Amino acid sequence: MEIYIALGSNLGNRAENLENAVVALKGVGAVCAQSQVYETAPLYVIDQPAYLNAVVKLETSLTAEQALTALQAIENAAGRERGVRYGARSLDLDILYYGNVVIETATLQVPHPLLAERAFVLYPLCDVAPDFIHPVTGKTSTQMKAAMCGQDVRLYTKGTSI
Ligand code: A4P
Ligand code: MG
Repeated sequence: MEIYIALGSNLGNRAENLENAVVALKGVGAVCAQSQVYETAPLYVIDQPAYLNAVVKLETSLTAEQALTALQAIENAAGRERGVRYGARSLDLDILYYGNVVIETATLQVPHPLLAERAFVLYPLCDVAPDFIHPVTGKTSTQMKAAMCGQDVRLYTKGTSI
C-alpha cells in the first residue's frame, strides 16, 4: 500500500530531526519519494518556533494501525514529549493518506482530517503527489494548494530561517 507521511519539527536541530526521521521511516516501508523541506510559520498555537515540514511517500506492507504505532515509536526515539495540543515538538509524524482507504476510529483518522487547510502539508505533498486525489473530497493536492492563502511557507535552505 502507498502511504504518505507528513513530517514536522520545531524543536532542537530541526533539519537533523527530519533527516533522521527519513532514515527511520525505512523501517516502515520503502521510501519512494521525498519532498523538499519547507520552513513554515506555526499554525494554531502561534507563539512557538517556526517549523520545518516535509512529506515522504512510502510503499508499506504494514496496516495503517501498525504504521501509526511504528511512527509513534520513531517520534518517541526523537525525544518527542507530548504536551499541549498543536504545541512545539521535536518530531511529528502524521499519516496523510493510506492508499485510498478511509479510516475513522478513536485512534486513527485517514485521510488526515486537517490536511486540506494546511499549507505546510500541501506544499510538500505537491512535490511528491500533485495529482493524487483525496478519496473523500475528490480534490487533487494541486487544487487544494491553490486554495491556500496567507500562510507563510517558504523553501528551506540550510542556515536560513524566518
Ligand atoms: N491520530 C489520528 N489520526 C492520525 C493520523 N492520520 N496520523 C491520533 C497520525 N496520528 C493520528 O497526535 C494525537 C493522536 O492523533 C495520536 O495519538 C493518534 O492516535 P499527537 O501527535 O500525539 O498529538 P497532537 O500534537 O496533540 O496532535 P497532532 O494532530 O499531531 O497535531 P498536529 O495537528 O499535527 O499539529 N504549524 C506548522 N507550520 N507546521 C506543523 O507541522 N504542527 C502542529 C501540530 C501545529 N502547527 C503546525 C504544525
Ligand atoms: Mg501527530
